[in-house]
Amino acid sequence: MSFELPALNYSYDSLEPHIDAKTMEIHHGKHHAGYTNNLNNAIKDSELEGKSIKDILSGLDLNNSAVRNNGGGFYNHSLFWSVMSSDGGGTPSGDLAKAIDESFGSFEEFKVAFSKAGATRFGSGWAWLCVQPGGKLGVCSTANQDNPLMKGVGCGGTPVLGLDVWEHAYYLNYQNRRPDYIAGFFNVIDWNVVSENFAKAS
Ligand code: MN3
Repeated sequence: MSFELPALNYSYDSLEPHIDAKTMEIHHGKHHAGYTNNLNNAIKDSELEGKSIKDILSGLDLNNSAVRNNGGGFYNHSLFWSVMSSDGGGTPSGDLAKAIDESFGSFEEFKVAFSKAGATRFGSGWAWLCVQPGGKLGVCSTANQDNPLMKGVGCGGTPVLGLDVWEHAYYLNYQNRRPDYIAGFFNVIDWNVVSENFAKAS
């Protein structure tokens, strides 16, 4: 039993102009496929084989760099694809909207905090919206392919929204303009999926 690259629910060009088709094709078909294959190789014949990805990451020894990098890469991108759609954008509603208001003051204040987390991550990494222990929402950022499920990475909780800020996620379309890419991401966020993730995590 091994992990498989998840299929996208949309075509590579459906997030344009915010995320271009060529970037999507390389990012999903090469980068994410690479993490998936390398994760399978890293856990083969070990005690981690057969466990769920969430169990692997939440119990991970951070010194296990092959699983840290590739298990994180597998999980992070799977979440990332799922929280975007061509019908995305706008603002959340219902319980998630209420929780965002309670945790950040307003949606706009959340957007500023999340955008800053992504823009100020030095080098490669991710920005996250998490349900923290206790139920409050929080924004944080991790380096490389770390994520909030891993213990000891300085960013904890159950992630409900994640944004890849590695250069491979935006360089073809935006070059060095990471803040513009982050602004574009807000036009493709599928808040219905984020709401479902929030309901499951709460
Ligand atoms: Mn990536």
